[in-house]
Amino acid sequence: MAGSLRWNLVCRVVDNYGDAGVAWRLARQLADEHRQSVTLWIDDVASLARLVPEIDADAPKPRAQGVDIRLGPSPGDAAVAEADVVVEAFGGGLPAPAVAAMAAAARPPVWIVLEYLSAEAWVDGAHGRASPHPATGSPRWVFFPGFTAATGGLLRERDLIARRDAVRADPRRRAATLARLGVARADTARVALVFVYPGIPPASLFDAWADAASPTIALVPPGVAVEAVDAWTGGLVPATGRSVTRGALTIAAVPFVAQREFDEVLWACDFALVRGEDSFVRAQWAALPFAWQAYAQEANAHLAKVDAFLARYVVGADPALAGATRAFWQALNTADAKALATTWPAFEAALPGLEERARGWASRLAAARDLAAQLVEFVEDRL
Ligand code: TRH
Repeated sequence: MAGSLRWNLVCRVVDNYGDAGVAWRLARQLADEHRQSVTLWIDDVASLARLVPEIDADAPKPRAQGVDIRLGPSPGDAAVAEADVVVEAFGGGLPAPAVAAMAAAARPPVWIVLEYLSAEAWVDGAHGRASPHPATGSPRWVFFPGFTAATGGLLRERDLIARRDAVRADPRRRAATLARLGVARADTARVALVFVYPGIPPASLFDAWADAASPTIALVPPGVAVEAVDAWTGGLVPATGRSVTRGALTIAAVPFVAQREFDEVLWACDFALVRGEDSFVRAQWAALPFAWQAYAQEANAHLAKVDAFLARYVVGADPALAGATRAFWQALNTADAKALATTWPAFEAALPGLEERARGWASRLAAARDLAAQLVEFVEDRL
C-alpha cells in the first residue's frame, strides 16, 4: 500500500443521475475506505447535490463525506493533471492543457479511463489494457467494471452486505423506511420500486397490477414514468408523499432520496424495476428479483448488453424461469406496452425462483474484490 495518493476524478454529466452517481460512489469509497485524498471534478455540481444533499453547490470549494468537489474542469484548465492519479470517468475526455501537462510531466499521474459496466464477454479482454493517448502517446489504462474475475469488479462498500442483511431481517426497519417515504405498508402487499426511463409505457403494467388478485404498492420517484402515471391516474397524479389506489394497485409518489439512503429504499421492496448502471448494480446487491431497463443506445446496442447480462444471470436456471425473465426484460427494453402486460404473468410466477437466484447471485458477486479495492491496487502497480 503506497499510502494516501492524490486522486482527481473527472466526471461529465451526460444526463440523469448515473454518471454523477457512479463517480460519487467511487470517490467516497476511495476517501472513506482507502484513505485516499480525492477531488471530484464535475461539470454539474447541482446534479451531484441532488444525490448528496449536504453539498453546498454554491460554495467555492464544496467538501462532503471526505471528498473535495470542484466545478469543472473548464476547457483551458490544466489543474486536473496535478495529482498522482487521474480518473476520467466514462471516457469523458480531459482539457487539452491537462493532456499537454501530463505529456510533459517527468512523473505523470497514472491515467485511468473508467468505462461503463457491461457483462459482454469482450470486456474480459479489454479490462486493464494500455490505451495510450492518441495525440500525445501518454500512457493511459482502461478499467472496466464487470461481473467476472477478469474485470475490475463492481462498486461495493465494505459494510454493504452486513447492513443489507440487518435491515432485510427486520420488518420494522423496512416499514420505517416506507413510512419515511410516506407509505403505510399493507403487510400483504408486494412493494415494487419503479425507477425506469421516461418514454416507457408501464401504464399497461400498472393495469395488470391493478387487476391482480393480490395488492401491489408501486413506489414511483419524482420525474419517473410521468406520462404513464398521468395516463393511469386520469391526470390525478399524486403529490410527492401521496398515493392513489385503483383496484389492487397503489401508486405511491415517493420523494427522491439521498444516494446513501437509496439502498434502504430497495431493501424495503420485494421487486424492482431499475435502470442505467448504478441502480442496476444496487438492485443486485439488494438481492431482489428485478428487471433492468438499460440506457438506450444507438442501433439498439443496449439490447446486446441486456442479453449478455441475462446469459450470466439465468445460466443453469429452470427454462420456464429463464424464458419468462428474458421475455419480460425484452418487453421492458423495447418499450413494448403490449408485451409488458402479456409477459408479466409468467414473470410474476417466476418471482419466487428469481428471489432465490438473486440471493445466490449477490453472494457470488460479493465473494469477488470490489472495484475500488481493485482500482487502488491497479494504480499502485503502475506508480
Ligand atoms: O439516472 P440513470 O439513468 O443514469 C445514467 C445516465 O443516464 C447516464 O447517462 C448513463 O450513461 C448511465 O445511467 C448508464 O440511472 P442510474 O445509473 O441507476 O443512476 C441513478 C442514480 O440515482 C443512482 O446512483 C441511484 C440514485 N438515486 C438516488 O440517490 N435517490 C433516488 O431516490 C433515486 C430514485 C435514485
